[in-house]
Formats: sequence, C-alpha cells, structure tokens
Amino acid sequence: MGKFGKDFVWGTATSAYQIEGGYLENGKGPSIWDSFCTIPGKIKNGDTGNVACDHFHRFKDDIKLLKELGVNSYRLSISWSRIMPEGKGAVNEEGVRFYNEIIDELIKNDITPWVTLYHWDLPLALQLEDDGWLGESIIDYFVEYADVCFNRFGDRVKHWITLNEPWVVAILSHGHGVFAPGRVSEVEPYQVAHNLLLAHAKTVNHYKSRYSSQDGKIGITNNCDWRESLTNSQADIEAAQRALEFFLGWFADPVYFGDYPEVMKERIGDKLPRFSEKEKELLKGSSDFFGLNHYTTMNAAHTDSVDENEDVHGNGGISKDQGVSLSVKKDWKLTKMNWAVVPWGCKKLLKWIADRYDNPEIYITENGCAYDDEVVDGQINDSERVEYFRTYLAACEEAISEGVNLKGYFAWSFLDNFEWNSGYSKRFGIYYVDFETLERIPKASAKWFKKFLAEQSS
Ligand code: PNW
Repeated sequence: MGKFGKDFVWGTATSAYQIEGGYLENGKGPSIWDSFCTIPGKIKNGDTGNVACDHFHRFKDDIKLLKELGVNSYRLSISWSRIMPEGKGAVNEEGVRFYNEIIDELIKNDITPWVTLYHWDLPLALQLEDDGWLGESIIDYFVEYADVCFNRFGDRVKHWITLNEPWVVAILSHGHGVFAPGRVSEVEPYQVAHNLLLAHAKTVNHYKSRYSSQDGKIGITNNCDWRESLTNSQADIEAAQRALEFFLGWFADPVYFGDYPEVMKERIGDKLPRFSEKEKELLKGSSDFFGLNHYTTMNAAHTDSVDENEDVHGNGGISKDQGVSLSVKKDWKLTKMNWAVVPWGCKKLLKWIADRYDNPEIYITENGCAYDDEVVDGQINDSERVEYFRTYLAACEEAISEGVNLKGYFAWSFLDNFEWNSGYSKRFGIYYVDFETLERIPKASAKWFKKFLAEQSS
C-alpha cells in the first residue's frame, strides 16, 4: 500500500463557476465572473462559464464517474450567488436544493464531500455595493453566507474550506487585474488580503461557536509554488525564503501565528494593514488543517531592481516589494500553462510547511497540469499528465517518509473546465470534456489514477 495509509483522503477537485454552467438558472444571481466574461478581451476566445461542463444538469452522471474512479472524497465549491442571489438577505431555495442533491448523491455513493465556500465567484451585487473584497462590509456578508451553508448543509458536510487561494484573489484579481473584478493596483492586494483573512477567521469562529455540535472540520486553502534559490549565495537563499513568506507566509502566518511575516511588515510598511490584538487572537489557530494547492516551482534570486516585465509566469506577486527575481531552468519541462514540472519542489514545500507551522495536518487540495489533449480513435493518451501525477505523488510519499503529516490529495481537476482567463483553451481534467457535445471521456490519466487508487486500498 505504500506510505499513504488506509485513511488517506483521495479525491478530485472542481469549482462551481468552472464546471456548473446553469447561468442564472433557477434563481441564481450574477457573479463577478459572469460579468467579467462579458468584457471584450478579458477571456481567451471570448469564452464564458454560461454552460461550462453543464454539471448543473449532469451532476448525477458525473458522480457516477467519480464512483467508477474509486475516490473516497470529492472537493466542490458552492456558488454564493446561487444560494443568495444578491449576496445577502434572501436565500434562493432552488439553489439550496441543487447543492442538497449533489451532497446527498455523493454520500449515497460513499464519497465524502469537501466543500469550498468561496472559489472566486463573488455575487456581483456585493462588488457594486462596496467594491467586494476591498470594503470591510464583505467580512460580515461572508459570515452571513457561510452561516446559511452551515445551517443547510452542515448536517452532512463535515469538511469545509472557507476560501480558495486568497493569494489569487489579492494578486491576480486586484493586482495584475487578469481575474475578476480586474483591478490593477500595488496597494489594493494587501487590503483585499486583509479582509479575506478576517472573513476567514470570523467564519471559523462562527462555525466553532454556533455549530460545534455538527462536529466538522474547517480550514483555508492557500496556493504556493516552491521557490528554489538560484545560486548558493546567501543573498539568493534569503531571496527564496523571502519569496515564500510573501507568497504563503502572507496568508498562513496570520492563521498559525496571528500576524504577517516580519519581512513583509519591514518591506511593505504602511501599505500593509495591521491587525488589532483581538483580530490576532481570532486568526491564530483558525484552521483545523493546512489546505495546499501546489502546481510548480521557480528559481528565486535577489535583486534590487525588479523589472516587472520579467515576471515570466505572472505568479510572482508584487515582485518589487519582495526584491526577488524569478526564473525557470532551461531543462525543466513546461506544461501548457508554462508551469515547470518539478516534483522535488513539491516535497521541499511540504517540508517547509511542516517545519514552519509545527507539522500540521496537510491536505493537498489541488495538484495537476494542463496539456494539449487530443482524441485519437476515441482515446486520450495523456502520458505527460500520467507522468506528472506519478512523480508528484512519489514526491508526496517521500515527504511522508520524512515525517510530513500529509493526509490527503485531490487531483485538479476531475473534468476539463473553464480555466478562468484562459477559457476552455487549457485542459486540466483527468476526464476529457468535448465542449461541443459535452461528452466526457476518461483520459489515460483517469485510468491510471483508478488503478493507483485500487492499489492503495488493496
Ligand atoms: C488554481 N498562478 O488557480 C485554482 O484554484 C483553480 O481554480 C485553477 O483552475 C487551477 O489552479 C489551475 O490554474 C490558479 O498564476 C491560477 O499562480 C493561477 C495561479 C495559481 C493558481
């Protein structure tokens, strides 16, 4: 059985906007992604999530596929504006019914639901009212929405993730402006991150105080690449460490230690909001597990003059605040996202987390890759994806042997889906989706994963 053990959580992951479709159906309100997709030039080929994988109408068949695959868990997200069309106030019972049906169907099939409350599709009404995550009012609105979810689904959902990748919401949505709501700024990302963290902490506190009888677990999922020092120089070693603190420490330090990393306070100064003592208390210890989305690795080197244009893959954050220059090694293989395939980076990151945060329970809530998949004679032989999963899982296994408390792994993604500003041009699924006919076909990677999972339980 290897190192993973018999209680290991195995799943695939998706998010509402990326797979559901069902645009404005049965009382759903618009989200910022519905709106962002209508702006010319924002999304590759002018794609939208209006139909996506049509999971809204096909979820029963999709859950059959999950059953066949042999996962014991499945990570999905709830669309806030399907549940509360205006983001607050009235609850849309049709939306509640939709998620009730999914949850019941999963449980009937012995698949444990892991539910993300927020995977970026903010109700448009809240963006317009007080600038969404930039305004402080969002914090209480989020708690109000989360309360509806705990209240309606918490009898059956025992694994909650408050936020997916707050780093992306801060940097890509409010810094680089490439994700909804498309704001460009060097200050707003820090304000947005602050409100996200407070919304997370208040929600966890609410869940623990009001819903303790549900006896569930709740945490946050952060994304982080590994940063490998470009050279052995002290300056580059420090730069790599600094890059990790600006990426993951930004969100995980408040959750584990109650405050931002010192290096961020020093370098960012007044642009970085401060937590009150009460907020620090609320934040500290606010995650029952460490949710991690991990895809790739880059080299980091110290620099005093960052050229923003060299920010090769858009995943550096605000480089000039960090004094870090990023690059990839020539011989690293790249996926269709231009993200390098470096399995040992995954192991190093897991160990970095274990060291820094006192060996928490870690769940990899996303890991995967995009490639150009082609259907040949009805088959998709995605051997590069198989190799990616095989080597990243081997790296996870090594991390476990070296003491890392890794408890679960979710492959991103179950289905090819709407890959945000790349539209349908980037396929991450282990099941191929024909976006004309909406047919699903298992790729070689799905067959490989199925066999791998069967071996784990034998
Ligand atoms: C994650 N970056 O997004 C998301 O959680 C998924 O919804 C998404 O489909 C998946 O990874 C693949 O992209 C990210 O630029 C998007 O560093 C961009 C970045 C990281 C994560």
